[in-house]
Amino acid sequence: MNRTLRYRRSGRLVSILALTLLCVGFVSCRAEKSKAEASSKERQLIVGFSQIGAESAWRKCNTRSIRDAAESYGIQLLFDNAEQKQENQIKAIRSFIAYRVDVIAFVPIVSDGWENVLREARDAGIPVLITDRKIRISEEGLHAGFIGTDSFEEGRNAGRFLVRKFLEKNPTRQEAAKQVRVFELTGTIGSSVATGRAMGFREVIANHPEIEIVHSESGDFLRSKGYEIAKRCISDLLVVDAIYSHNDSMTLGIIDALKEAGIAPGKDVVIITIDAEQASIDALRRGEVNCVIECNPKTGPAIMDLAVRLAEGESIPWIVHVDEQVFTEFDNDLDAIESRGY
Ligand code: GYE
Repeated sequence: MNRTLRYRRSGRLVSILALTLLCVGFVSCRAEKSKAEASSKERQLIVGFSQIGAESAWRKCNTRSIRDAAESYGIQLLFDNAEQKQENQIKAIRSFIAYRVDVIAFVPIVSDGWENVLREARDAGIPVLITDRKIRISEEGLHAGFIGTDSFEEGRNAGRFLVRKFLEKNPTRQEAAKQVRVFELTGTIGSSVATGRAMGFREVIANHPEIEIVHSESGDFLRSKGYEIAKRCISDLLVVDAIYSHNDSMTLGIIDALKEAGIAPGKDVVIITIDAEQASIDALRRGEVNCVIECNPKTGPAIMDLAVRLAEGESIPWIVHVDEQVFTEFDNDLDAIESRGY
């Protein structure tokens, strides 16, 4: 065989070989791509969640609800407990971005200071769901939506009960236009829920000049601080008509201090509290608390439903407020209140 023929034959052989390799490569790429496509559809959704801590029974129930819902939805949950520090939340969100989770959800411990890390999530193409507490942000497009409590309405409900208790229910006091002195224990300074509960309460009592807030101080949603403040201010508590406490944990601390001082909670002084954990419902039934405003912690399923919709590229409602009730001493059947689970 002369060299040319040999070359021609060998050249054809090389062409056939090259074409074969090209086809095999193409097929394997297609296989890889379809596998990748398939896996992305079947791949488990990954949600990064930053929780603020475990400061109250309400918070622990909220965490249980989120973890249980992720499990029932088959979602891989990367969960971080920030131990009450915003900087830990920002670190956790950055780690979720680096891990390239599908969705980020978090409870902003305070309303401000989130712009930079939310810009980083947006630039990484990861949708962010805000839950429980709200953020104060001017720039649009940095989060997809909010689900949680309506703290303003909770504050209004506290004010409405106080008006009913002292003015509508006591015409003589209304006629005498006696002053109603209120001692307020607020939640974490700078948190949207403390701001909302304070502002909603003030919006209602603004129409009743008889009602005056004579002391307002933050107990940071903690039972220990509620107790400490009540101990320190016990002389004030001897003369106020009502205590408005932004959560049950602080209320339980206040009740401990009142009892130590021989003051009958719910009788010598009216007590209004928010969360509706089992201990405060039990206190309402014993007459040690006069009004319990529910703040629903069981938002896990709704959070995961919204996360799935975000991961599938759907838009979600900008704000979803969860349904919440008010329980008072005027209710007919306090024993009918279902077990709270927290
Ligand atoms: O009322 C309190 C918790 O953000 C609504 O935080 C939540 C509040 C809740 O510590 O118990």
